[in-house]
Amino acid sequence: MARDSQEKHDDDLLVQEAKPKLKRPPLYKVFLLNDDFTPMEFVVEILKVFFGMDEEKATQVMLHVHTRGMGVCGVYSKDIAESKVRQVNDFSREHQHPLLCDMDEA
Ligand code: TYC
Repeated sequence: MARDSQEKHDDDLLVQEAKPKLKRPPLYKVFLLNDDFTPMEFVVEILKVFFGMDEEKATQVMLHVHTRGMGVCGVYSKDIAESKVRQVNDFSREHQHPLLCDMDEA
């Protein structure tokens, strides 16, 4: 069967294979910022309740934030990170503490 003109034309071209377009979705670090007012025990509670840490790990991370100014609580997909940030900041406001939680691309 005769080939159409487009097929004949393609014979003369170097056809570049398409690069795979799939990229892994970005991950986000969720972190806490230090302040002078939020009680240490409240921060430890946050790390246990929202980030699944045990008492020892939560105390270690809280002290890291307290001495270094900020500290990562976990790394998550965008949706989960946004939800952690909102839950922590809402919980802190409900208890009248200025604690700040935020996120950044990992
Ligand atoms: N710096 C606070 C205090 O001395 C404790 C604290 C730790 C606050 C970590 C915030 O993310 C924080 N009571």
